[in-house]
Amino acid sequence: MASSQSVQAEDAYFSSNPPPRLLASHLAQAESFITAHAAAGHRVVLITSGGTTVPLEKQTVRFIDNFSAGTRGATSAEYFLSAGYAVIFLHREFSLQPYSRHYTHAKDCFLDFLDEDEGGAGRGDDATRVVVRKQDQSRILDVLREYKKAKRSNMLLMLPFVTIGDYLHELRGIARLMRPLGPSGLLYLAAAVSDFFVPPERMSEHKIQSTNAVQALQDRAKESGGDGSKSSSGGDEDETFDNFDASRVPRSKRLVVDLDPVPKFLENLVDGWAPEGMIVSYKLETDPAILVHKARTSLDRYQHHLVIGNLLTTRKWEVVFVSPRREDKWLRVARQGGWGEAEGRPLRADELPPEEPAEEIEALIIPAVSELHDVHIASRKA
Ligand code: 9Z3
Repeated sequence: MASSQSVQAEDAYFSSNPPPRLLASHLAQAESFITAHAAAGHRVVLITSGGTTVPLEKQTVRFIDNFSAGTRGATSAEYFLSAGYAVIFLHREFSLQPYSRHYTHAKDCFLDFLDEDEGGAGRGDDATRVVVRKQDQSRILDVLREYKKAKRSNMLLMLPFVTIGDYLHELRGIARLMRPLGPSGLLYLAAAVSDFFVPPERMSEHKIQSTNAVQALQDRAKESGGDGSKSSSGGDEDETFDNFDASRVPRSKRLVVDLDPVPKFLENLVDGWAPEGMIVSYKLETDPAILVHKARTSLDRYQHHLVIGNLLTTRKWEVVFVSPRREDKWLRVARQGGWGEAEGRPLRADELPPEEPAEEIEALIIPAVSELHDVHIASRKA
């Protein structure tokens, strides 16, 4: 059971932060997906992927975001599908998706893969058709087949989110629905989740103003009992500066953002939302000296099953598995000439090859996670 403190924090958060508009529809889709796969005896993995936005206004014009493109999540989804898992892909809208990732966000525009087919006359019609370039045919065909297979067999459910609030509502809803899967459910939390947010009571309804041009209007509306909705700017008349000098900018014209910590819900997830499933979280750091320590601390605190540590700069080359009662285990993509004496410790910046890795590290991660999932299932059956 989650502690009463964490249950209280959960109630407070979810009652004051509104759910996403499509939550009910997403949960209905997730429920029928899970029911079908539970009946078929399939393993189901919930993958979270991409960054979360932190809106600064309720009618959001501005928001804080992070770097994540969703590569880890989208790539992992493909490897889980080929390992036989049914995949719920809870992803940041417009971030990378399994299969299409090979062609979206790529350096080439997708139109570069296409050509006009000049064989119209030979076919006996005049219509020019659009075809995939000769040199890309076989690769696109492979990806297309895998994608169609996943869709046809109903093994992939894609659900989008945008904000940190959307993400948390979706995660809680889906994790609870996964209970009937027991230990066959796997939660694989690869999304880059914001640690900070603006709570609704401090969030401006409308676009934050950078001048006080509307202040008089708002004051008048307030006096006449109308909508005096808050704006975080205000103060003196507009001033212009010939040369920008931060020290000369009046306080009232700066935007000072005051963020609260996002409550840590991993404890609620482990003890309340999905108590029998296997839970894998990622830990991202930039400082190699603290990565393993932070991963171990997270594991000890939340008592889940695996933390996969990775560093921003080396995340496509190596990760470290930190799990209870096991030694830390580094997984590293093979490299011509090997890694020298970098066994058992993170790569240093000067050891990082300039080229992209020849294979995807998820090809190592997913089989290793799946093996630990076998052990998890067996231990619950024993
Ligand atoms: C990760 O560490 C992911 O591997 C990355 C993937 C976000 C680095 P990309 O999308 O990057 O492939 O570009 N995800 C977890 C990050 C995170 O927010 N973890 C929380 C933390 O570190 C715990 S849930 O505190």
